Order: sequence, then C-alpha cells, then structure tokens
Amino acid sequence: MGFDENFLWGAASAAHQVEGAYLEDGKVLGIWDALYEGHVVRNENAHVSADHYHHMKEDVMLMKKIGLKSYRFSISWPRVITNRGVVNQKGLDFYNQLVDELLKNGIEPLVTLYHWNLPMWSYQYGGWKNEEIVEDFAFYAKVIAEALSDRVRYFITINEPQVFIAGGYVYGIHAPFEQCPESELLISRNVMLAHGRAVQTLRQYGKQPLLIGMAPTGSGFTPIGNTPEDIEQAKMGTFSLETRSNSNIWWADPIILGVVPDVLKPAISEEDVKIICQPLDFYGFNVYNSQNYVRPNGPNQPDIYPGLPRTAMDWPITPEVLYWMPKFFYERYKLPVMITENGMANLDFVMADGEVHDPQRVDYVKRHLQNLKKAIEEGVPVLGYQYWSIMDNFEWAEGFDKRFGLIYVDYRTGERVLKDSAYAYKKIIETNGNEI
Ligand code: GBH
Repeated sequence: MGFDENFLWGAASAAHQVEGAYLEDGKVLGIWDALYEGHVVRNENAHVSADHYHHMKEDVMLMKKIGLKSYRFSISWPRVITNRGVVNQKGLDFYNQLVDELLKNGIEPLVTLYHWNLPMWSYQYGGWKNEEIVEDFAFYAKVIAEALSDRVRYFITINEPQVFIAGGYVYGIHAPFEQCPESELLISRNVMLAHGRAVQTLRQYGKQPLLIGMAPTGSGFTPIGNTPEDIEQAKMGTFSLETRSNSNIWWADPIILGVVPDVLKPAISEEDVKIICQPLDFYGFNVYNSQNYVRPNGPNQPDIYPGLPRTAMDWPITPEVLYWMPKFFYERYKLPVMITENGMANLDFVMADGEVHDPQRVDYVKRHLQNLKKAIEEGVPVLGYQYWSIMDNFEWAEGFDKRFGLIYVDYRTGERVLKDSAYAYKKIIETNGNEI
C-alpha cells in the first residue's frame, strides 16, 4: 500500500506572489501592492513578479510537462472584487481561462480564496479588525462559487491565519505592517467567522458537491526519539497554545471540533461557533519544518546545533515532520489530510550549462515524500501533496532572492527554466510515488 491512484501530486502558488499585472484589467490595489515600501528587502515589489498573468498558458504547459495532477492557486480578491459588492468580470475571466486551461491538461484546480492580499477598499474600513469584513468575504465566496464551481471541486478558504495575523498585526513584518497585539482576539474571531461564512456560501452556491478545507500552517514538534514519552511530548507541543494565534489548535479546534480554547472564550460566543464550525472535507496544512524537543528540558527547546541543515530561509530541514504531522492531525481531527504546501528555498541560478541544478531541493522533496508515504502506509488518509512553489516568486518581506520554485524564473525577461527538481518530481509522479 502506498499513494492512492488518485493522489493529487501537485504544486502551489499564490496570486500576489506570481501574477504581477497589479493594475491591469480593472484590478485594484491590495495591501501588499500599496503598503510594501520600506518593508521588503531592497524595497522589491510584486507589481510584475513572475508575470504569470501574461504567461498563464505557458505555465500550465510546464505543469503538464512535469506531470502535475493538481495545481493549487489563489484568487486575487482585489482583482475580482474592486469595491464592496462590485464584481470585475475581466478579473474573473483570467481565472476562468486558467481553470479551463488546467482541465484541458488533466490538472485538478485547487482554489484558495484568501492568500493575504487584502483589498485596500477593505483595509480602509479596518480590514480584519472590522466585523464587516465577514459579509464582504462571504460575498466574494459567492461570486467565486458562481463563476468557478461548475468546474472547480476543491476549495481552500484561508491560507495560514497564523502567519498573516502574527506577521501582519503583532510583529509588523507582513502587510499591513502593524503592531497591535491587543487586536489579536478580535481579528481571530473575524477570520474564523469569515472562514465559516465562506464555507456556508460555497456549499450554498456550489454547482456540484464541493471538497472544502483550509490551509493553516501545520508546523509542530516531532519526537526526538521513538519512545511513547517522546511521542507524547511532541504531541503536547504540537497542540499547545503557548504561541497563541500562531499555534495550531487556536484555529483548528474551534473550526473543526467546535471547541473554543479558554483564551478565546472572551471573544467567541456559542452563536459564533455555529458559524465557525462547518463540516470540512479535509485537513489541509502547510508544513516546512518541525522543532524537535531536546530531552530532558521539556517543551520548546528546539534541537538546534551548529551545522544543522538549513534552507536559504534559515529554516531547519527536518523531513520526518511529514510523517508525524499527518499522523498527529489525523488522530486529533479525524479528517483526511492534504499537504497544501511543503518546499524549500535555495539561492538558485542558471548555471554555465544553461540548466538549474538544485540537488538540495531534489533531496528535500524525496525525503519529505518518503516520510509522507510512511504515514500513509500506517493508515493516514492523505489526499495530495502540493509542492511550494510551482515557480519562483515574490517571497513577501524577503523579496525575490530566495527561490522556492520547481521552475526557475528570470524576472528581467520572464523566461522560465525547469530546475532539476522539476524533472525529479516528474519521475516520482510517473511511478505514483512507488519509486522515490
Ligand atoms: C508559506 O508560509 C506561505 O503560505 C507562502 O505564501 C510562502 O511563500 C511560503 O510559505 C514560503 O515562505 O522558525 O525556522 O522554525 C510559510 C510559513 C511559518 C514556515 C514559520 C516556517 C517556521 C520556521 N512559515 N515557519 S522556523
């Protein structure tokens, strides 16, 4: 037993990071378009980025060449809704064409509604701090359901609330670059309500039965050894609330189990829970690395040592996270799992032979998939794996240096080059993961 024959071998992206065309065809500004100055390395912006908006057909052709079965992308909210209640048909057309192109090539579209580029028109009334955003988000979900759900079956509501809240409103390193930890409860409630209303709306207006999930971060702790105590301690860390809105259960317990952690109780009522807790079809999560325990110091002692393997983001490389997190999340939430993001940044460049050799990434992907396979063999249902990212793109506050793509992008010319890792992934997909 290994990967299911319908396993979704895919790759992911997000609108703001790849599309460019930031003011084309009626699109209005989002917070990352408008507020990035002074907050991004070298003051880089995503006005053009990988210019996927103009390379869409070529990019889908490359996905087909890699053999992808699925492609996870997000819709740019400010591209399709240009003010409260105002739909931009030209913006929708782009996603209509993308979906058609994917389906023509046998690639299942996985659509994310919110991957961080809040429209400025919403930011101006307070954005996530104002409860009005909940119905604006539901309206957006309705428009997308009506436009795409005849062809799109998989929907993901919100990407990594942990990161855009801690990053955007506590540490001030992500848009809107604020430091207002006192808003954490209020914002968390609004995000959860928006998620719940979006799920309700997608189901109501969906033109076929839909498969809906979310994509929070799924990092946690992996056991340092294999004793029951080690495993228990890792689980405790993974399901701890110590990092508040940056933790797993702050979101997943209310959303999936309808259980509100005590710290959230002042903000979230039983009435709210009825909206927040909607049946979901899978537990999607983005996972890049784990933090190991060091015995016997107890929780939150990351196993950091000199020379620890790290990516260009400085994140530790810990492949066993793809064995443990699916197990832990399946055990707690009893939903099939989807790896909605996993990947690594390199400082890739085109080499003298005209190719992009990225052996570290090939190794990263293989070792993570071997671990995922082990979880599957032990009975965890896993629907798919979406490598982050399909192509190099705008890495938020880090700008463009750090490249996550399977496809190299020359940002001066828009030229694409498949990296070695793209070919390695292609081979893995061809054997349906039997040979990794
Ligand atoms: C995702 O966020 C985003 O969804 C995506 O847009 C982005 O481009 C991509 O990943 C790459 O950054 O403190 O060393 O243990 C990533 C979320 C949260 C992953 C924190 C790494 C801990 C690193 N990240 N996490 S470490």
